[in-house]
Amino acid sequence: GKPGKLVKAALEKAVEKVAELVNPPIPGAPGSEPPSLEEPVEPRGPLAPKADQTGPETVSPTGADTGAPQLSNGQQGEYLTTSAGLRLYDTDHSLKAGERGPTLLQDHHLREKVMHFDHERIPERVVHARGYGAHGVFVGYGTGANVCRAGFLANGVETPVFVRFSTVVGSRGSADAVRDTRGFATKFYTQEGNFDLVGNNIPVFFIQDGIKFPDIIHAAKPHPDREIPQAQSAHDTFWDFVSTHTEATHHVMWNMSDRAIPRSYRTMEGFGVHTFRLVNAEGETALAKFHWKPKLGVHSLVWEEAQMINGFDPDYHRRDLADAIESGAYPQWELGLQVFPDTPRQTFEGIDLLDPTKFVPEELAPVQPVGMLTLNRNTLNYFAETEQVAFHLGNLVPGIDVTDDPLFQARLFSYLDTQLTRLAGPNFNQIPINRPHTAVNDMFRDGFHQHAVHAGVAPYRPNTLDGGNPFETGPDARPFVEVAQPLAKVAKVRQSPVSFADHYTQPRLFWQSLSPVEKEHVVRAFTFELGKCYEQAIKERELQVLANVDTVLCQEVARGLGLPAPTVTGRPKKVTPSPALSQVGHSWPVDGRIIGIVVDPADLDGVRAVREVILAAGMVPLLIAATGGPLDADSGLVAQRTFLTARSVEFDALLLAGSPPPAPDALPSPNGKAVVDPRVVLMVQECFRHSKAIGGWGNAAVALEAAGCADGPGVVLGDDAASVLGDVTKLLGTHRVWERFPASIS
Ligand code: HDD
Repeated sequence: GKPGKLVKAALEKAVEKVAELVNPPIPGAPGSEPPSLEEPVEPRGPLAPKADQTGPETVSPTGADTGAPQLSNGQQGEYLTTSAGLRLYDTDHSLKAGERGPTLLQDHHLREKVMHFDHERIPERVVHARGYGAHGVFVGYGTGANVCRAGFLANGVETPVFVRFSTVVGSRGSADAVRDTRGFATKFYTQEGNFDLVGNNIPVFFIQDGIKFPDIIHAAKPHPDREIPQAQSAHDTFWDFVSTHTEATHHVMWNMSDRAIPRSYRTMEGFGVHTFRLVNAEGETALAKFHWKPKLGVHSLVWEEAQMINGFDPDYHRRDLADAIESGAYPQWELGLQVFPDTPRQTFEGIDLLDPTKFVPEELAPVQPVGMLTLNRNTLNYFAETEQVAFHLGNLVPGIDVTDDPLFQARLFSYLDTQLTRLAGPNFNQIPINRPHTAVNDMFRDGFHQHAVHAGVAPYRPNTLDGGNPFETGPDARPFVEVAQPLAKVAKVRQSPVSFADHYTQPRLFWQSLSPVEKEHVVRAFTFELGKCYEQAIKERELQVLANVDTVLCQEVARGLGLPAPTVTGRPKKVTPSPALSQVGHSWPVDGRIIGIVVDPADLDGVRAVREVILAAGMVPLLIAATGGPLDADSGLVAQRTFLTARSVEFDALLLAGSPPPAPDALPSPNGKAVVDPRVVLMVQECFRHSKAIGGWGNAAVALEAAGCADGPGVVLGDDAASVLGDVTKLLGTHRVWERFPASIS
């Protein structure tokens, strides 16, 4: 009858499919041999393990190798299987009672496929959920050896690293260019075990005691009733918190400065924030702060640009990092140490080194370079690496120890604890990205996601059954030894030291160290964010905080808000500005900078010439034309963007190779008489407003006139494309045409 016919049809289909299996059509690879059904399939292609990708040799106490990270084969042309290895002939149709009938519960492949999909997401990080990682190498200079015996700082020692950059507040899918602190977390896979330096791009923190962390984060996250706003601090709960916690003032000053909207991860400083205790080979201790100095200098976006980027390219920072690494423009940071004597008071020049809301100006304690970090490899899989990496402040190596900074102390708990739910169990160090690159010989057993097959019977110490293995390390084998820091005779209290009480001197120092244009940006940021708050009392309270930082700052913000400026409560301490804090006034390498070139098809010679020079200088040309495709028949020039797809925020400087007339898809111009494509006019105006260098040749003056930007600092017009580019490159070295910003504050 009918069912028999259907079974026959299904069988015929299956036979057809199996026939395909024996000789499957592999798209793009005609004639290539399918893997034999008898032979085990070896990983091949770009995902096959490479020598430099091997992870740790993880050895169980009895010597059974638990294996290096297994790189799975991904989509590499092998046969599709279930997770149990069963080869499949069809993953596109569920098993049904007839073509139009209900799906059968017995379809074990359907159930497994959907079950696995249903559980693909893990909880995002409670903070720093949005991040981006890359692999690299750290090479020690040996210059740190006099203060720190950590092996990875020794001269010439190469240590593999994984770095994850992040924003703090937004959820995993939020935008990159938001105003926020950036995380800068580095895992060093050293020969002595993993060392995690879990820092930020701001050298001070919001709070002085880890017990306040849930409070500040609850306040900074979106309002809990409506979950608005996403990835922003411009809302009432945030300003409610920081205006009532004046210890947050210093961090807030940095947040409202350009530091909180970096141009790129590659142009960000990093800071370990806390003071660490270092130990050298002689057992002598010193206190120290870690710094990462970017080779390309510290550069930021301007606020309007950042807001636009979040719409035009929410992945701006991750794209920038991945592209730079992909193209071989490997980003680099020098690791530096500020070293202080380990005195009983643990202060330096009157600054309490245990207070994480204080930093030590570089002019008082120079940052001494101890090694170089180079990021040189993108991740193969975002989830496996960037999402599953687990940093922990307790991942220390001999020579680097903790201090009693109460924020540090709480973090030592939090980073282990949080992984238990995020990575579902205590075995997260067995995840490939977290495995140390040195032998692991622990006696931790069982638990969710246990991957090791531990042989032996005696995972306890001392034992006689497993030959007494493993043994504790003697002093010669460089174990981690806590510094025997003497403790004063004290009472248990819930109090902060008096030295934590000054919340205004360092914020004032920061403010006074900025150039006029940077100050202007700080004023605008405060005005913007407070202007977004609904509660009048919060704005007034924050103005009172600002009054205690600096009168001009307070007056300017009050003016913008249309509120009276309160007066100062105490007599402010005098400060000595730290010029190192300003981002303005230096010239830096231009590697990886993007130059937009608006192409006039009439002058392709100029375009060809500057394109070569830009590439040779390690920068990135972005050709923009009215329509896509080749720009002429034989030059090989191709439009990478069109007037429709390009926007000024994508590039650092603009070149106009002429002034293209309105293209057919241009929107009508206001007076209907546009001589230049209105989108080109907009590009020029935005570049001008964001103080980016602009150059032009040929007919370019017409576009500049149309945009109202024909003269002014940083606008270079000439006949010779190459010399225009030379001037623009020089301007780019200073990042922006700073004098173009209005600066009423001095
Ligand atoms: Fe934290 C993540 C940096 C204070 C609790 N933190 C996290 C990350 C960075 C920082 C960069 C992301 C790591 C990654 O990429 O996976 N955190 C800091 C800095 C701090 C700081 C520089 C102050 C100096 N953090 C801090 C405190 C606590 C936490 C005081 C808790 C008491 N932080 C966490 C956490 C996170 C975290 C909840 C979330 C995800 C994770 O740890 O693995 O444990």
